[in-house]
Amino acid sequence: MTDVTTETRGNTPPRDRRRVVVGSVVGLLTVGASLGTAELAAGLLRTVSPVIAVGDTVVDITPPSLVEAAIDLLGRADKVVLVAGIIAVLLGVGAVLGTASLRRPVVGYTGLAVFTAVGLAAVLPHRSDDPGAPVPVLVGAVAGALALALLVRSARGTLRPEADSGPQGMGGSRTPADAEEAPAPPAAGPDRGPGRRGFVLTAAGVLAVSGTAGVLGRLLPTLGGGAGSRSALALPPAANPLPPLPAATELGVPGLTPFTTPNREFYRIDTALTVPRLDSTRWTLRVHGMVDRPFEIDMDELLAEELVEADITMTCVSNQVGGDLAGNSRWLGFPLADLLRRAGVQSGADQILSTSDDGWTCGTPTEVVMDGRDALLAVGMNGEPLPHAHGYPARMVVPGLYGFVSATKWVTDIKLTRFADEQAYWAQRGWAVRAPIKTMSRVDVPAPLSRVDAGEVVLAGVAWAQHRGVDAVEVRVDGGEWQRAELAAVPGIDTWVQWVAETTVEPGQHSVEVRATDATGATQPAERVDPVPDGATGWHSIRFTAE
Ligand SMILES: Nc1nc2c(c(=O)[nH]1)N[C@H]1C(S)=C(S)[C@@H](COP(=O)(O)O)O[C@H]1N2
Ligand SMILES: [Mo]
Repeated sequence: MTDVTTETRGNTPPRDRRRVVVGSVVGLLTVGASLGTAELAAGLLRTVSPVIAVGDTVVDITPPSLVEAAIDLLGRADKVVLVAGIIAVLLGVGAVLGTASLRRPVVGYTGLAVFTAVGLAAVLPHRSDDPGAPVPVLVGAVAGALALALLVRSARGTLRPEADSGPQGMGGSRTPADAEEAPAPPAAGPDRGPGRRGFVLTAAGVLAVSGTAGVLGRLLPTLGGGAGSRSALALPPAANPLPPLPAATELGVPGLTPFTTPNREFYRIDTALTVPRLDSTRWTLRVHGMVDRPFEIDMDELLAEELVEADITMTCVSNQVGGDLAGNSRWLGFPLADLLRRAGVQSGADQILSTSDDGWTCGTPTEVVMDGRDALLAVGMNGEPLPHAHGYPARMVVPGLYGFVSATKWVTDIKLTRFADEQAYWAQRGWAVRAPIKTMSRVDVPAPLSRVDAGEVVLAGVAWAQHRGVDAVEVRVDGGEWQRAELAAVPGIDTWVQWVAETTVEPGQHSVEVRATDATGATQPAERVDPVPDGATGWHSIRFTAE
């Protein structure tokens, strides 16, 4: 950094530049103190972080087309970029207000009051059922005000030596606080001496305290351990456990997608900026709306019910041809149909409108859930409680429907209603209301653009047509004849199936295409259709080189 005491750039006197630097530091640290302590309070109270709540609000009020463009552009980094953007704006505004606050602290306090109002506005509708939700915002406001008072006071100490020479810039208004403090300019000059040291120490102190608070606040919720945490939840066995999966579900081809997706590798899709971490002892599910007997159920009551198991492959409607937004699990849960029968669904209630703890909504056709398929209020995934990222402590899973119309994670509310009366989150944004999963198949082996030895080549992949079942998979090489692939075993019609085929190729470039036929006899159409509004179609094809 250049020495501001010996150099003057443009028309800005060096003292004013120093004032800007010191003021910016005051503003940045004030914002930091607010955010850090607010995170700590949110972590301690297990309530929503104000920054995340503001982020959610930004997503909510941004036009959906813009949100989708951002997701396209940023992919999985979209959430990080949004949160970083909000923090950057806060710090930027903080830096500007900080400079003004050196002369008029009221500017800083007004800024804090505005931030507090924005924070409260974001947090209140977010968790209307959580009385602790506003507390982090208020804690942040108080901590910010304290930090501002301390920092302004010591900043004036560091700026004082030359500051007595008269009015400057904005009219040189001096506040009473200026007058109260002892002048005593240090002989060593403006950039040294006790004034400066005092400011640096105060600033370092504020930075250390807010940094520690912020880090602690983010770590606390991930430590878990207490009653209600995921590690403390003991799942009962299913009333009628399923037999183990037949070994023949796995063809054992290297590079082929495993039949069971490990929980850690299961795709994650949701609108949540950070993974909600719910407490199972506080969780309840309300079933209401067009029902005869509305009720609420908590986790103890749910786990005391007769739970069932089901093998179900979930798929996201946004999955592109050849994409990997699908995963297969053995789920443990309570049949949604039994839950609805207990409530007594009234006629005309054609929509199950489910809401997650973070306010996302989902509309599922009532008749699909009631038609006898294994639609579940799930609590377990591959023998464990649901991971937080996949809906702990409870989510919906409905075989045969894309996730956005069926698979509400962190579900806390189920309302029976009419499609004509209420629209769910993605329906409001132009996606379909009824969205059965379309038949799809994928080539995993050889990997796209890989090199293999010429001669005999193994082709393998997966195909799905949930709740109809896959009858056949065909492949063709270099646009030749369609050839029937061999199918692995499946436990039922609600999962994907592995397929394998063999071919012989000469050295050179080759292509492989695949298509599946479901149990109704319908073959996947060749026509490429985009995921919007109800799922992609088209044959997956890959290229590889034999040598
Ligand atoms: N609360 C909540 N649940 C949700 C979503 C969401 O945004 N919020 N997204 C849905 C979508 S679009 C899909 S494809 C599945 C994905 O579930 P997974 O992340 O466990 O794979 O969750 C569904 N459930
Ligand atoms: Mo999805």
